[in-house]
Amino acid sequence: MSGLLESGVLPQKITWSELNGMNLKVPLNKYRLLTNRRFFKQLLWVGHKLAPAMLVILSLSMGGVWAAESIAILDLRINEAPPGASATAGYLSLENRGETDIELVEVTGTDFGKIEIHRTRIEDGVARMLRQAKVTIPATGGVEFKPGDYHLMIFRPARTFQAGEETVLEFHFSDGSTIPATASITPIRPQSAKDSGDHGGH
Ligand SMILES: [Cu+2]
Repeated sequence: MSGLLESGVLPQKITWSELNGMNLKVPLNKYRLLTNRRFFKQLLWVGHKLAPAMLVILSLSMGGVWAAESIAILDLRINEAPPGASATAGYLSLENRGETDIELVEVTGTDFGKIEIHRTRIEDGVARMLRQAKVTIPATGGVEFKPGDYHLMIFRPARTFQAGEETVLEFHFSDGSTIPATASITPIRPQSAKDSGDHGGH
């Protein structure tokens, strides 16, 4: 503010608190100051300088509240499904870079009828998929969705997806926040399987 005073636009006797009050209550004998275009330009300049600082203060005060600020969704991929297939699986890594545990409670995607969170467990020597109501991503930790463990069970694709295509899934967390992430469609069989073509059998 020293620039304002040094510029000579304002008499030295006007205090900072008086400046603050000007927007609300302008004494008649000081009205002339507000008609000064240079004064207005300086006010705008101060406003521009303050706005980014206010944004930083706001976002700092909200730190840790939103999953979106601390969760990273990495390597999201969905298995290519043969035409007519009603379900496929998706995998990813979830990282929590924050200081509090966060729960993933739902996954949705406009290209799919329904997405469930599953975990494969071996019970009595038999692999079973159990639906999970939520998955806790520990503070400064992570959860891996991979074959034989946590996975996304993805039902009723709106169309047949080919390897190399992309689609967007939304990850919903217990704090009410949502993070969209782009999934790439990956081939089920390794590329080399193409060489043997359809003779491969099952
Ligand atoms: Cu499953």
